[in-house]
Amino acid sequence: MKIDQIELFLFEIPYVTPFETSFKREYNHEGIIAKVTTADGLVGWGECVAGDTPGYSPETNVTAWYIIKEYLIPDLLAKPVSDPREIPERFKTPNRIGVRGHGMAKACLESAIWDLAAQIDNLSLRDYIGKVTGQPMKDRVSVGVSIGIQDSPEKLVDTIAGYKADGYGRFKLKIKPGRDIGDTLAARKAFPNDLIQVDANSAYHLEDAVEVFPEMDDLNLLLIEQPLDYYDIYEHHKLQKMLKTPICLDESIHTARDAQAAIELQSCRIINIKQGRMGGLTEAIRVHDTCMQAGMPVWCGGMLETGIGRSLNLALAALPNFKLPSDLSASNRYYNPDIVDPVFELNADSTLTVPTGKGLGVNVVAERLKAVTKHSETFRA
Ligand code: OSB
Ligand code: MG
Repeated sequence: MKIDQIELFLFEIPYVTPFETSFKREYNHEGIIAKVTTADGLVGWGECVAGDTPGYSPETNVTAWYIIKEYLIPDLLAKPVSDPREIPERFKTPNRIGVRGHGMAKACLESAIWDLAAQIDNLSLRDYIGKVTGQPMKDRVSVGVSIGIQDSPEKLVDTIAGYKADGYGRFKLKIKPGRDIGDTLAARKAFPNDLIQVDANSAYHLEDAVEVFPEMDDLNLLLIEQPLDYYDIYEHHKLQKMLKTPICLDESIHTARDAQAAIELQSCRIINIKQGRMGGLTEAIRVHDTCMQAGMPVWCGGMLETGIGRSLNLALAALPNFKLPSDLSASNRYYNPDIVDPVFELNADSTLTVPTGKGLGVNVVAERLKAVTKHSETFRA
């Protein structure tokens, strides 16, 4: 495929409810959308998950915009693409200039190329991934809801009850020092038989973690996500040894090599896959395959994406080793309205249906994208 034009949109959209993690409380979501048009007039979409501050990863929308504009777009416009899986190698040295890291910037454009490649093959992205990997793909993906830190444990219990009434069957609670054992215990007491897991987003040092997490070990949690440092694999191994509850790594895993290290060191028993954190679908699929070979289950994390990123994540999470419920909730849990049509709705069995239309299988509604866009720029070959 030959790329003729790339448009970038910096957008900001209000959350239906504010979202608080160990690193910040947010009322609005800021992101970048890339619209990539081929010489034949096909349109592919990508979403950058960097966010407006470097709290989850070192990248932000400003750094991503800069890397995309200065390095990645010139490379894409200069040479045709034959296969999306060539993109990571190209983006290591776009136009022969080395670009290390910046995985979220790279993933934004890589995902639009995957969307286009599937469309050119007349397939949904899910079926295209199934075809190129030779793996059987699911029709529906089991999902849960990620719940930000609430004002009090009582409020948390109410919030879980609300999502349970909506049909969600798995609840992930954000925790941080001082808002950990009390909140999780309250949730477990109120919901003795439901699937509950916690996510600390790297808020603990090993010295505090060895006090806090053994106390949570009898709460029958599905997993404890990323308690320690955001690049750490070594100390998580020490903590995992002390716990029956599986540790799940999120922030620490950027490549299939990281996954292999975590597997061999027994630093976790589960991995959260986010294609943005891994620099794109190509590496995310490699992480999936590495884990599958080792017998380690994975699930798909979310970065509060719009319907563009959600559709991409669902196609990825249709791979067979996505065995735990993913952080891919219905559109109305995040945005009202979302910028795509149709929006994603929860099935009665706490699943989302993977789109079957060509490519991402969702329509980006031009007026809705326009209404949330703060800044845009167009680049032509
Ligand atoms: O750690 O999984 C995380 C959102 C922003 C940054 C980090 C994380 C999250 C989520 C959101 O948990 C999950 C979702 O998109 O539903
Ligand atoms: Mg996480």
